Amino acid sequence: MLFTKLALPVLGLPLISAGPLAARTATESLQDLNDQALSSLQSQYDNSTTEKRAGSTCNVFNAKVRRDWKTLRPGEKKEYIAAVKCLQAKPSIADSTFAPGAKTRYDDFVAVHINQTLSIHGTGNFLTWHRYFMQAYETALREECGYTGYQPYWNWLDNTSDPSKSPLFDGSDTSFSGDGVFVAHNGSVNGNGNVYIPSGKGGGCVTSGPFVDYVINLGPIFPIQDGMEAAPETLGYNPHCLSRDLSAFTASNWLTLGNVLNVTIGDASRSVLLFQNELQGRFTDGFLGLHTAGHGVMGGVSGDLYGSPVDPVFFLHHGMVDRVYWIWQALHPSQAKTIAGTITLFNTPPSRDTSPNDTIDLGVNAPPQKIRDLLNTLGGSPLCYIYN
Ligand SMILES: *[C@@H]1O[C@H](CO)[C@@H](O)[C@H](O)[C@H]1NC(C)=O
Ligand SMILES: *[C@@H]1O[C@H](CO)[C@@H](O)[C@H](O)[C@H]1NC(C)=O
Ligand SMILES: *[C@@H]1O[C@H](CO)[C@@H](O)[C@H](O)[C@H]1NC(C)=O
Ligand SMILES: *[C@@H]1O[C@H](CO)[C@@H](O)[C@H](O)[C@H]1NC(C)=O
Ligand SMILES: *[C@@H]1O[C@H](CO)[C@@H](O)[C@H](O)[C@H]1NC(C)=O
Ligand SMILES: *[C@@H]1O[C@H](CO)[C@@H](O)[C@H](O)[C@H]1NC(C)=O
Ligand SMILES: [Cu+2]
Repeated sequence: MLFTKLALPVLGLPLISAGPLAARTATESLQDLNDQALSSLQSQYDNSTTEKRAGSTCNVFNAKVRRDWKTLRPGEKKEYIAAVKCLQAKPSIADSTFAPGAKTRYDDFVAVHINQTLSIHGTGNFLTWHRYFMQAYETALREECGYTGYQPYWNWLDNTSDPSKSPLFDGSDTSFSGDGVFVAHNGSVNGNGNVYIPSGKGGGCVTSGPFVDYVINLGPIFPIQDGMEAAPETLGYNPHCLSRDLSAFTASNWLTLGNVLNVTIGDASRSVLLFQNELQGRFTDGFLGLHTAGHGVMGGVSGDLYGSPVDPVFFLHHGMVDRVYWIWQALHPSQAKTIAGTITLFNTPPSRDTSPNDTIDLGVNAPPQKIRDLLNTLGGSPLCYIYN
């Protein structure tokens, strides 16, 4: 008896430490959640006909699959990167009076995000707006630049202790370039002025990889890194480099399994309002939230709420935001199509509630769509995808 009493706590240890019976890693636990989301959608399949839009044949079994960047083969990664560079080389098709600084098709996406920033963040359309923005981008990569895959995502839970080791940021020819060159500065003030982020090992232009010569034409509008200057005009021409200051501080503090679990199955998963608010942050509590933190991990030009799409990793970061939204929706079928919030940033100035009948207009980048048609990733035109 004595032996048993003493041994019990010791026997318990291997369950929480590394070893053959160890708890699953953060990435594996999130994969389990993704698998549950998929099972949930599969079990809802019989009734999916009532949800389909007229003429759609999309369902959970034939939907396109969006994958983790790290699982793409080197050739697939290079094909994606080549298509991004193709969009960055094709001329803009937007009206030049709308965004005089937009020179390329890639800039057309950045310009619409800059123009609408105050009505697409901290609003009721935040989730669907960015979902459709990514869909439009994926379509442009495929139809205008010959990409044959689907939009990949950045798995936040990997390499948080050193983002420069991540396959997205390791500076290799299958990455999106690495950290910026070291520039002494006093960090960034993120979270709408509430959260101080110490400087990392970068701060300046990226020094290696595919985007080393990339010239950004638009922004920044509201830079948050010490010493970074705003462009003279909001949508004017302001050529500059891709800067980064990879932040292990931000990644390890906020890109955590605990925060993903909170929004998908925890306290913050109880309504779409709690979900979207927790994802975007509780800034006055000093809490960045997964969405804001992801931009903050990249630092540099990505710290600008308006111009953040200038960094091509924006679309992989929002792929992960959308994956988490998709998981939440799949695990909360009775609430999946609810929306909450108003049409102005943090309801400032005060405004009416967002309606499912509101239109999301991406300008030259895609036909306008109603929010209600963007709530289901299996709804068919324009959406038909799942995550794995
Ligand atoms: C499908 O609809 C029927 C009738 O409304 C309902 O009883 C059943 O639970 C639904 N199945 C799923 C998987 O939601
Ligand atoms: C720019 O934003 C304004 C205000 O939100 C909007 O009325 C206008 O349609 C937008 N233009 C484009 C091209 O997105
Ligand atoms: C980056 O994360 C992946 C996935 O968790 C892991 O396999 C890899 O070892 C990490 N790389 C480094 C250098 O830590
Ligand atoms: C950082 O802050 C210190 C102390 O306030 C100041 O002396 C220094 O000039 C600042 N450096 C930059 C790059 O702003
Ligand atoms: C989970 O989210 C809720 C709602 O925003 C928040 O009050 C709570 O502090 C979060 N829990 C943790 C452990 O972060
Ligand atoms: C949305 O539009 C439909 C038909 O156009 C209408 O029946 C419905 O009441 C509207 N919903 C809201 C919330 O305004
Ligand atoms: Cu945005």
